[in-house]
Amino acid sequence: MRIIAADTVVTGPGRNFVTLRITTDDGLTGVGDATLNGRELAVASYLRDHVAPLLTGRDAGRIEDTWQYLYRGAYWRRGPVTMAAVAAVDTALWDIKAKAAGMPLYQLLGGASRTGALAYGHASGRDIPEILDSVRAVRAEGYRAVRVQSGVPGLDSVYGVDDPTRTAGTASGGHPRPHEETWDTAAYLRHIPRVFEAVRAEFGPELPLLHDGHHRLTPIQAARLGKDLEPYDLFWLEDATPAEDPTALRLVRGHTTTPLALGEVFNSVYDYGPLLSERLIDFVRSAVTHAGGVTGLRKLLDLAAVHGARSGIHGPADISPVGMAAAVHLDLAVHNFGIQEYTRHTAETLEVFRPSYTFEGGALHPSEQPGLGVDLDAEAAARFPYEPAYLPVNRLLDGTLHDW
Ligand code: CS2
Ligand code: MG
Repeated sequence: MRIIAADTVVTGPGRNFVTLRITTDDGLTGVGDATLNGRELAVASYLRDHVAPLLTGRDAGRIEDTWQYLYRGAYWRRGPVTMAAVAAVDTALWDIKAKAAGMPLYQLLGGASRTGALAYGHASGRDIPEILDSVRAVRAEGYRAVRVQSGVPGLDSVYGVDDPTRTAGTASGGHPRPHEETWDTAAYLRHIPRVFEAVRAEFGPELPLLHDGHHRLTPIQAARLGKDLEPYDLFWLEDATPAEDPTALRLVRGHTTTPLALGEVFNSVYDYGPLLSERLIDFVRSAVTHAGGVTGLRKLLDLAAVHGARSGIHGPADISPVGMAAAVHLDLAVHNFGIQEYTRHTAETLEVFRPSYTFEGGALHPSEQPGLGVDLDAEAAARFPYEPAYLPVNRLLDGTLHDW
């Protein structure tokens, strides 16, 4: 089974997505997600200009060899652009292999280890009453685990509450500028424990609650937040400190029993290093899309298992239904599953991508269709052109640029 075509599809049904579609000489097609929010065209070029020409004529069944060929063979290995491209090729080849086998992907990964993948939804609000309403609404949608993000008194626009697709007007040539949010760590640290106190009091002890710190705290600030949140028994505190310095987590870990999650911005198993070997985190957050595909995640989740960490695969709306489907197959198959983030895609996105996974009883379930179980409608994709968009940037009240 030889690869005869590898087409990169860039589409913007409400937000931008990059998808690789591989076709084989026996007529099978496979899809892989390569969406890197805010830097989409860099990955599209990497795929079109550097990867697709190498794929034609290769044996579609040699997934590990192709992964190594694109990873080691590039010499300039790793990095978000490279690894999103590798992810798309890898995921598309797994889709093809599972279709050729006539099995849903999770069967090739070892079969089901559970009946479904517990998913968490997003609740947020500018103040506590809005947050309580939002948690109620998320539960009414069927979720049994909820991430809670809050506005901070004195700040206009905060991660997780404000619309991340906002722009701040246009620069020359009509190109958008990133929206600017504001940040005050001291106000945040004072406020967040009150939010979780109110949510726990309202919803009782059993509801799994999560929170994303989005890389904003120093190690000692993160340690304090973890301690202050201990009475509210979080499922996890995510990205308490910027992810690139694993030594920061030593300090956080030494001070708090709040479980820690990290890794959505990582792009390979190697990024985790001491975070896993020293047991500094409880959950690994890499997405199939950003960390080398099904093969990349499989390597990571196996290493995590050795060090007692579980999966918490990244699943915001900027992971396409293709990336989400791949995650759901892994979630079902791996032993050390923790939880799956699941943000529903818009109707426009679902016109282009037709996933067959389902969300029932608070859990995600892959379909029994052979492969990933996602069709890409190329005509619908062409109706939604790419539009440049950025993630926001974040500034302290005195204007200093801070982590977003
Ligand atoms: C996030 C994302 O889902 C999460 O935990 O931190 O919202 C992240 O900000 C986006 O994926 C960025 O593209
Ligand atoms: Mg996050």
